[in-house]
Amino acid sequence: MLFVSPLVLANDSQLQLGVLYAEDIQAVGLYAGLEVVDLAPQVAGYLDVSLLVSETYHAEEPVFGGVAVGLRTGFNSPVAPYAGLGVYVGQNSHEHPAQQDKVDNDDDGFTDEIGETTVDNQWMSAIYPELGMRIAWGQQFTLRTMARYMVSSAGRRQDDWFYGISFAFSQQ
Ligand SMILES: [Ca+2]
Ligand SMILES: [Ca+2]
Repeated sequence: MLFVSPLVLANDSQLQLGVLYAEDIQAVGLYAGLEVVDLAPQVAGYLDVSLLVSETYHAEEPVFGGVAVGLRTGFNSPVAPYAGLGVYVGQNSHEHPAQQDKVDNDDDGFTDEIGETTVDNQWMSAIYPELGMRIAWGQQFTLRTMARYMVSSAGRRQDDWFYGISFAFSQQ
């Protein structure tokens, strides 16, 4: 919560809404984030939530939800390249039949009754370096492009590039 508190309290925070694309898993998605532009001199901090859809996760329930926090540093010019570092945690869950696993999955006192199901949760976490460009557009709008190289906790075969474009709205 030490990180979240200044995000909520800061006056110079910007709400970002964007689209995401993940290369290897061919996922498309949406994300929304809150960025504090002047967390420290030349340093911005952000928290974003994302929803990615990819059949790589699961054909019938392909939605992966995630949260990312990170820091960025760049120039304060109207067109400003920046570099950053962040941490991502995401989860996909899907329900499937569990009538033959000899487990009372729903704790109702009956084992493998007709219609019993269980939920599988698939977690993924990653750290990532990020490169991007922030383009100020008048006083209130900012366009950002970014590329993140997701270094997955599940091993190098799961590493992936995430690309995003977002609009930000100053809250003042
Ligand atoms: Ca049961
Ligand atoms: Ca069962």
